[in-house]
Amino acid sequence: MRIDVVSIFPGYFDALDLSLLGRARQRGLIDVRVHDLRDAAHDRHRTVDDTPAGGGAGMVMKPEPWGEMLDGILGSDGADPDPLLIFPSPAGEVFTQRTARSLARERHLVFGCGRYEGIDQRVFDEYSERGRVRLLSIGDYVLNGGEVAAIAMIEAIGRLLPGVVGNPESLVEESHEEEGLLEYPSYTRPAEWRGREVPPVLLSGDHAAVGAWRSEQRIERTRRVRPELLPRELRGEARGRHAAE
Ligand code: JCQ
Repeated sequence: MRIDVVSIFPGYFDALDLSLLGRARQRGLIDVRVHDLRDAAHDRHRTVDDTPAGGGAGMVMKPEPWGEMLDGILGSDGADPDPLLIFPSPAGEVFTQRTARSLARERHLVFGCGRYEGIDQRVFDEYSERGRVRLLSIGDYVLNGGEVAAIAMIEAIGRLLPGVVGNPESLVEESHEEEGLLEYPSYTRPAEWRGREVPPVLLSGDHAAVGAWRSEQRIERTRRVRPELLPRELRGEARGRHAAE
């Protein structure tokens, strides 16, 4: 997969050289290219922002540097015929594990990281008319710019690419992947630590019992912290026990 990133803080994306994703890049599984938006700003101060039309607080990113930079990326040789342009934004659709799975099937993603109060609307309008554009939010809070959100999305997508994660089975057992439930609690050695024991069932060697315990833990944990994720058929279960407690 090819990923281009446009940002006025390209240094944020040094984080992608580390660990799992860094290894995947070295092995040629992911081709990430980071571009400094200021390279497409040609005045003496390499200005990328201006005051909002109609007045108001803050600054808005000017359309011209975005246009030049995105045209360059989308028209570069070997460019994909149908890239997907993504703008991280608190005003976008929510990015979930389902989104990550769907984006992991793309050949070419281009992330545009906005700063200040956002990007001139005409940039979205222009590229929506010419191709596919999505505004994506990583959650209901406000960041100073799209960089941290883009890194989160790139990591979530990158680890789903074939060959990036060593043991693909570890991908299906985790939170949100199996039936949309949260993960069960995990333990390792020692069997007792500061008076706290590993649940005996996990040391019993009874694989069926371990499986049943984990399944129950996932359902209970999901009910407790994210009840909205519980599938309808699990909604009533085990409430009697709570009422009796
Ligand atoms: C992403 N949740 C929060 C901030 C404007 C494109 O315009 C803007 C982008 C940002 C950065 O993204 C976020 C965000 N998901 O703050 C303001």
